[in-house]
Amino acid sequence: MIVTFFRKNRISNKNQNDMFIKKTPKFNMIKSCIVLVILIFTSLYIQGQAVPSEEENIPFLVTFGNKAETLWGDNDFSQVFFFMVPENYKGMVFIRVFDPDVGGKHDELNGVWDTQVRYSIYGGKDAFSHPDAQEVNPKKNYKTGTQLATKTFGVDPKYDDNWYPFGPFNPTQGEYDSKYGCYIFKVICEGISGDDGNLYRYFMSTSGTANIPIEGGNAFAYEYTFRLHDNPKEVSHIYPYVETESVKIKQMNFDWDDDGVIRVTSEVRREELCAVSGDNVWAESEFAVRDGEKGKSLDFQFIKSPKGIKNNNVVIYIRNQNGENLKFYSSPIGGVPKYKYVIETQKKTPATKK
Ligand SMILES: [Ca+2]
Ligand SMILES: [Ca+2]
Ligand SMILES: [Ca+2]
Ligand SMILES: [Ca+2]
Repeated sequence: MIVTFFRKNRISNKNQNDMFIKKTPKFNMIKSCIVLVILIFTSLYIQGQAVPSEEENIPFLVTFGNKAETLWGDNDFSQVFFFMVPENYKGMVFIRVFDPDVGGKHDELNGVWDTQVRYSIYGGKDAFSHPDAQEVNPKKNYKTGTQLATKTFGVDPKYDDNWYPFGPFNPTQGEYDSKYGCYIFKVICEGISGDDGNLYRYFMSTSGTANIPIEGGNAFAYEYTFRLHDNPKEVSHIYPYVETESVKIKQMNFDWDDDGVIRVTSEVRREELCAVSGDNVWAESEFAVRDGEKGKSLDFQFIKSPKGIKNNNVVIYIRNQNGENLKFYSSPIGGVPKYKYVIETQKKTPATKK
């Protein structure tokens, strides 16, 4: 791509400036390096604000209509996400939704299309900081804060396989959080009628018409309800962030349909298996946090069985010993953790005398 860009530029300039061409090899090398740097930075930020992100490799978020049976893979017909805007950003904020409708492409049909989903954006005091907003089930007060926008979708060919923009919002309409140095917006998607599955994605953008990331932005959730790939070779991930006070962690997953394994990896933990759920039931398991995991992200990997369950939707959330829910950041804090073999070898092998 860079080479093509380089060649095209060179040809288009050819007749206009022969001197430029003669001087180009070094100049163009610098230019292509600059383009490469821009592309790398752009892709990094895009991964941060697409929900789900590229690192998560999750094809879609899922929220069913509230008349669906939970065996379809959604336990509570509601999903909450938080978007973080760095305090130094002064431009406009849009929350764009891909395939916000329930019908046509991507969505999961149950009988006839009869489902409505409502998206609502909240900011201001308590949008994030209220304890009920940080719960995994839609408790009474989870819609805390000031409602900034809302829209209900059913079947809607205009936005099928297409983007709908919420906004523009001023960053300061979010709730300011001094710990993170950012403004936080809450986005709730609820299935308010019907029994079909809404599949969708988000992107926080500086533009209403394109996905342009906000530098340093991120997003997180306390509970994920998502669709797995049908291809068993595709591995999906979530990256819970381990606060330094965490000593024990419990994971809970719902309706995994015994579709292979869920395992956790960190710099000091290799592919440890978690309890997995069958159809329409929960499974849970816990483990002690290791020193090398505090202040970093874990990598939960969802690995399907070779045959793979088609259209498999699953729910997961993770708690520490105090019952606090861990945040799953779209752009994992500290990066994607890679197991460091050397560390475990050193710990397990007693030092031998020379
Ligand atoms: Ca659709
Ligand atoms: Ca239906
Ligand atoms: Ca949809
Ligand atoms: Ca399922």
